[in-house]
Amino acid sequence: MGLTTEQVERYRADGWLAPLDVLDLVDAISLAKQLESAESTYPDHLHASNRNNAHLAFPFLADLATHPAIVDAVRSLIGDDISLWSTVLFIKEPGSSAFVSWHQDAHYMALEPDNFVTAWVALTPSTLESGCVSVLPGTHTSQARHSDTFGDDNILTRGQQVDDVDTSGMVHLELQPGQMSLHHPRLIHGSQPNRSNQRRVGVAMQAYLGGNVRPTSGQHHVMHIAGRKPPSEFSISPRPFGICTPAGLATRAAANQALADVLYDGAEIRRGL
Ligand SMILES: O=C(O)CCC(=O)C(=O)O
Repeated sequence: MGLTTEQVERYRADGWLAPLDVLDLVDAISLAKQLESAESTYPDHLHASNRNNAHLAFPFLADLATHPAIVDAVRSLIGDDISLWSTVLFIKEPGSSAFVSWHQDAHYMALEPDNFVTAWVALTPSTLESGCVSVLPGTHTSQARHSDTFGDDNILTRGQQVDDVDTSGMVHLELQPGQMSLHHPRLIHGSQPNRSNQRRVGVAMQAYLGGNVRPTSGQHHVMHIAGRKPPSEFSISPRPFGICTPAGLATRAAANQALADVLYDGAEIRRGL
């Protein structure tokens, strides 16, 4: 069905939209359970430092990434030709100090133009108490300067943060399980620790790329989602056809290596890959 004209205009002006209903509550809870069960069965492939691109090895996450309600909304913003650059499981355990500093996603993604969008789907309640995503409306129209902190509790790759940030207009994107937010790649956003007694689980499709987006440097792997095939500058990752098959794990490993090379380009420290 896609977004209404009014929603598209609001996104263009503010850089975000939320909440949008995409899954039934029952389906969202069932997905959260499936994820928990996968975490305990495949701990090597889903631990806290291995949460990128799990959709390439776990079919239920690929199904989420291709869910018509999500893809239709995304199509309204970036056009018919859609590919998926990466996914991230943003999980904050109850009472943990993990947080996300104020940042713009596009800063380290090496992609132009910025015709791409992140869909963040809540599988558990994402509230002010549990550390929901907060955004600074209207900040997507310019590029801010960032510094790397590599802070221990910072979930981001380099602990990158915007140098000078005015948080006075901050909006908290509270979501119930099954709802999603959409945010522009240059929107400044971040999140606080989870002070609730429940896990805060979000799956970020980060990001869906429009057909005119190209890498500015590095190797980039994408999964084809809709419309025409991704341009030849991208390597295409196939959908997984079984949980953690050798082929799926190899596809994910290659995509994660390329992703890390892009995200850590020029960094003084590398964590993980
Ligand atoms: O889940 C969070 O707390 C942060 C999410 C985020 O930074 C993103 O989706 O780009």
